[in-house]
Amino acid sequence: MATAEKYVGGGVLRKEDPELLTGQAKFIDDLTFPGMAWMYVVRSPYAHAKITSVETLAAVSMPGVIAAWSGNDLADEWQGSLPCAWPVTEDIKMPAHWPVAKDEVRHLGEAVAVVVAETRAQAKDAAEAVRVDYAPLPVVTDSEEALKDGAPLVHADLGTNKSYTWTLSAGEVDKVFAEAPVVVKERYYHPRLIPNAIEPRGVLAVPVPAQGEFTLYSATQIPHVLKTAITAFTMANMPESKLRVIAPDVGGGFGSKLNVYAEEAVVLAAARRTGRPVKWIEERSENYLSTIQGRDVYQDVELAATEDGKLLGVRAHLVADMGAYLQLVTPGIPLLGAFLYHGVYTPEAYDFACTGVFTNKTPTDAYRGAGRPEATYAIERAMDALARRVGKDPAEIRRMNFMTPFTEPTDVISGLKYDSGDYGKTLDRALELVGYDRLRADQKSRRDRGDAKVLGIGLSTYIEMCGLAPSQVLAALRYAAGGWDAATIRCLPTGKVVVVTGTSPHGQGHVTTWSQITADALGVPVEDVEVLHGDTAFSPLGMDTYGSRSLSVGGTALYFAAQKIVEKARKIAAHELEVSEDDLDYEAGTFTVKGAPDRARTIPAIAFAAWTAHNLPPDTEPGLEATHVYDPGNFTFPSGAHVCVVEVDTETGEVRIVKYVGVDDCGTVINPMIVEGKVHGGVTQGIAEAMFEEGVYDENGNLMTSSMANYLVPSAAELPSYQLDRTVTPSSTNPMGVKGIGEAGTIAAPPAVVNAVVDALSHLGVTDIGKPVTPERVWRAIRQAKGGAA
Ligand code: MCN
Repeated sequence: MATAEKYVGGGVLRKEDPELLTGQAKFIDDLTFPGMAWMYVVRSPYAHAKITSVETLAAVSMPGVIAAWSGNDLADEWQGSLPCAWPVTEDIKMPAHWPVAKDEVRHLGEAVAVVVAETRAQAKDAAEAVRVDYAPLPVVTDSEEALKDGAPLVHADLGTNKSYTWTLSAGEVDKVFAEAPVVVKERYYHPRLIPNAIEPRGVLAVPVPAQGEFTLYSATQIPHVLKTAITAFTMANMPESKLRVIAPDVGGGFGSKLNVYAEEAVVLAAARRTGRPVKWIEERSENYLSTIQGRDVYQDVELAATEDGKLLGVRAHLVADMGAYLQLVTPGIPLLGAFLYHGVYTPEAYDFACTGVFTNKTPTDAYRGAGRPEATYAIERAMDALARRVGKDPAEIRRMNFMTPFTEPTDVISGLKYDSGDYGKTLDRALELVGYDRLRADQKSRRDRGDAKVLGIGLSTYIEMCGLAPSQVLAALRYAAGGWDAATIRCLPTGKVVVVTGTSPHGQGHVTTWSQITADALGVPVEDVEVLHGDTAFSPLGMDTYGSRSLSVGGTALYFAAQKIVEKARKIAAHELEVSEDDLDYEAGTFTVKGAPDRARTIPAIAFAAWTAHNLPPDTEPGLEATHVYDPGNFTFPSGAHVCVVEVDTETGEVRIVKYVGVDDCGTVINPMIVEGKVHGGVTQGIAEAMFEEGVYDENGNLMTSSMANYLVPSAAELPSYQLDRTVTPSSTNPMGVKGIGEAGTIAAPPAVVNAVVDALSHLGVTDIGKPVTPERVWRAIRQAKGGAA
């Protein structure tokens, strides 16, 4: 039955949740096939060493063992290295990266051999019997050290640890900085972050030996990209048409499952060699070594300004740690922020440069926000530094530099066109919600009284770019794939609707929001829409889920597919009602004849007519189905204002968040509850980055934070309740006016938190504290400001 109810914007409960909450969901670890064997990976205990020998004989003779292979044993499985799809410059250095190292290991945990056995325990036991001899080599773990003359080389054959330098410049940078009355110089470091999805990675390859076909189940964010990339670049003799990739239920990724991993290639090879299904499940401790990591970037940031704080120029020079190899999009991550170092402000000169560097550490790659948290942190912290320098309030310095509100694409200095924005409005709302003036008064009276516990208020008026991206822009940035996505709508004869999407959700609720969009467009109940995803056999077209692109690209493809359905249905309805198409009104799934509303046809009724094909207009194909592939014309630019209020104990350095307000603008909202959920998760990750998480290596390349015991992933107990609100400035990029929200919180939160801590201590002369703002760092900063040793 057609319905006039509107779902978009409403609080529809997540259709995914009953399965997830009752344990019915199927993750890789829940899948079992007859004859299935298990793989275990032998990993390097050295950060850099020559492999002098790999002895697998003892392992092979252990109970249940089917095979054990070194990197050299597997060499003929590969036509090439693991792929890097983003060679950002023409002269980039891209070292070979074999799924299992052949003669040298370059980071702790790199695969050196694999064992396949009947059970997981047998594979693990036998892995301990694989004997690998190493000749240790010198190690370099810091990216700036790695650039110095005489530093140990991660890849001796490259003759350098520099992978690339990428630059972007606009306006008269040198002149602006030379002549500006005020120049603020800051230096920030973004520690390594270690992704901790609830479900670690997992891979299962199932061969159909007679046909030479394989089905690869992977806990991946990118089944489509994986299928193309692994067959195009890595697997020898495996035509893309013979590989089906399925991402079943996936328990989070946060960018870390946006990759083509060694284990995916090796499990496929093992299934091909043994002719049996082979499974590998990552252990949590392996996750800390072999899944990509995030950030690890040094930034030198300079702002040029007038004496009263009008921003004139922004300069940001980065050294970014790539780790030991380039994974799928490693070199491109800093570029995702490269255009955003001026934030929501309007300087007349802009200069960005990033040098990507190899070190003996796990490769870095996309981690929630990817490049944009770094950019936002730089500009939002530096704006606070500028405010202090010119004696202005942080809110005031922002307001006087904001772009004026706009609804159409607007050029900014870095070369982008922002889609729409009203930055003053989000800031005003955030300050109202947090009670800014009262807090400033409280801050002052605590200081006047000489309280040990002082108050700090930190702002972050962020912008990010998502909905990656027009394919031609990606080409200009030398990214190897396109930025489009696809959707198919199939109206079944029974009135039910099947949607096939090329996005691949792993916690984002696409089944729900795609159902809402379809239900409104076609006037069917939301329960009557089935959304299928994550299987390349039934959704051949797709670019998957990352970069908060899914709604603004995949959701827009769905919007256009629904329009195609309505167009075709209009033809059939006009034919059946014997009127011209122009004589029909359409609303919420029902066509009515103008002036005769009782003469009507609904989409489900037309779907049945299209299926019987008894009475279709001439030249009309039976069936009511449409596909649309949408390549966006621009990015979308979500923005917002986050305010963090902290209480800092000046005696112990302890920081407590007493209030956190986030006002976000992601354009039109499809599902407010899901959007809030994204912001909750995102802010939590941002606070974690600001206060707790830090991947630390020692000088030998050993990971000192190798488990949750010493890598501090916060729980609800460490976090405040968030007070959230929204403004809506529809995007000019797509017809629904939607912008992404998946990463906004992670991008917004770190500068809000650190600005708050610095603000709390500014009266003592503290101007900077490195992330994460641990009690020890805070305590040392206070001591140093008071003239003591740090
Ligand atoms: N949405 C909406 N209205 C808007 C914007 C979004 O209703 N104006 C809804 C969308 O329909 C979708 C969800 O919010 O259901 C997120 O949409 P979008 O912003 O397009 O982001 P993606 O779906 O592309 O998700 C990717 C994003 C990223 S990049 C990371 S990292 C991240 C995130 O999503 N990783 C996650 N959220 C995560 N959530 C979980 N549970 N697990 C992860 O790994």
